[in-house]
Amino acid sequence: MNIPPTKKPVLQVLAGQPVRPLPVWLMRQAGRYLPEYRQLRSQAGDFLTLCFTPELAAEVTLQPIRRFGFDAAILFSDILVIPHALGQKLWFAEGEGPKLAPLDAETISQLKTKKILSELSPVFETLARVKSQLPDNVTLLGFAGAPWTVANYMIAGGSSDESIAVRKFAYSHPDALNHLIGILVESTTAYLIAQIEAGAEAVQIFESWASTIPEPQLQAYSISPIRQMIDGIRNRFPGFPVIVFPRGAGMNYPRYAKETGATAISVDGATSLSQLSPHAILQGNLDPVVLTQGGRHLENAVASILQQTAQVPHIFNLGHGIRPETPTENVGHLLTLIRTKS
Ligand code: 1CP
Repeated sequence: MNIPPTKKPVLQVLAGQPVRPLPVWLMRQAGRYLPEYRQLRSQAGDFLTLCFTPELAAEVTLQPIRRFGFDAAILFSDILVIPHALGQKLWFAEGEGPKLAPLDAETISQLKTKKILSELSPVFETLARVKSQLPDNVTLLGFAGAPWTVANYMIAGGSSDESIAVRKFAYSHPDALNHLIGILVESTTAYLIAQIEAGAEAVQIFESWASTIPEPQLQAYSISPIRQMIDGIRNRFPGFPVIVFPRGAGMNYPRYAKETGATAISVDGATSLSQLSPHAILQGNLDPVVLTQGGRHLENAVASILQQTAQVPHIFNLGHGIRPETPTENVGHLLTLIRTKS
């Protein structure tokens, strides 16, 4: 794409410019650590109602921007709205995380792939609302889950340590899993394109369970589906910036950087940034736990990241989502550190 000159620091980094001070946003920056989120969440009652009510979802998206002045706003939604739109029953049990109705080899073929964009139309309205209220320097991010990560929840019916359910399914029903991954590639690509049409200026693909993919299947279940999604987006929007977050990919991080077509790679807290630079534009990798502690531990951790990325384009972020118990003062302190020291 002929990326037009921009005053938005996140987009400048994604165009390869080493911007200082570093732009910053945090994964899960709209969420339970914010009192104003908890209040709106209890008003909405149900988490999915919050996601699918554009007025409320836009408000929640903007809360952390108003409070902290982050450089990016990420759409408030969830990766599991795709299974929901495909017709798999989804609910969020208080304190237990997501639950989905069981899916097996037969029910995969009954997924409703035709009308997902109309099911998801409140999401696009949320993006348009946020876009109209966003300060000029703030980038609007869309997102979706990668097929392996979303399939992980769809097959297990919820969270699954070590992805055992989907890994067993890969051996017992390989054709059905390939079919499901194909459905997810196609529907998620259409969903991301519609997010971009509604105003998203960059998108992030979450492969939160990259750590559980057996190495011989990495290409088929993760790298290639992500590549297909990015190719699909760029067929419609040439050069469009896409951030890929393969959490826990370890030694395979460089493959995600080289083989998926990602513009930038978001790095978890266990992976060294210097291993990846200067081969990729980077995002991450502050330990979310150090942010709960603050003070000198936080200062040291931030200094170390800034030193490792002194020469490369980098978007400051956590290595995973912010923890609900994080004191808001620590987030304020983090922003001051980045804006004065980078
Ligand atoms: O009770 C509540 O308020 C619900 C908690 C919650 C929130 C705030 C869930 C349920 N999802 C979300 C929002 C959400 N989820 C965002 C919003 C934007 C932001 O501010 O960042 C995003 C980007 C997600 C993405 C998401 N959902 C991921 C990928 C990121 C990651 O953490 O690795 C995953 C794996 C999910 C599934 C999910 N949804 C909710 C929970 C608690 C989970 C994780 C379950 C598990 O640990 O297995």
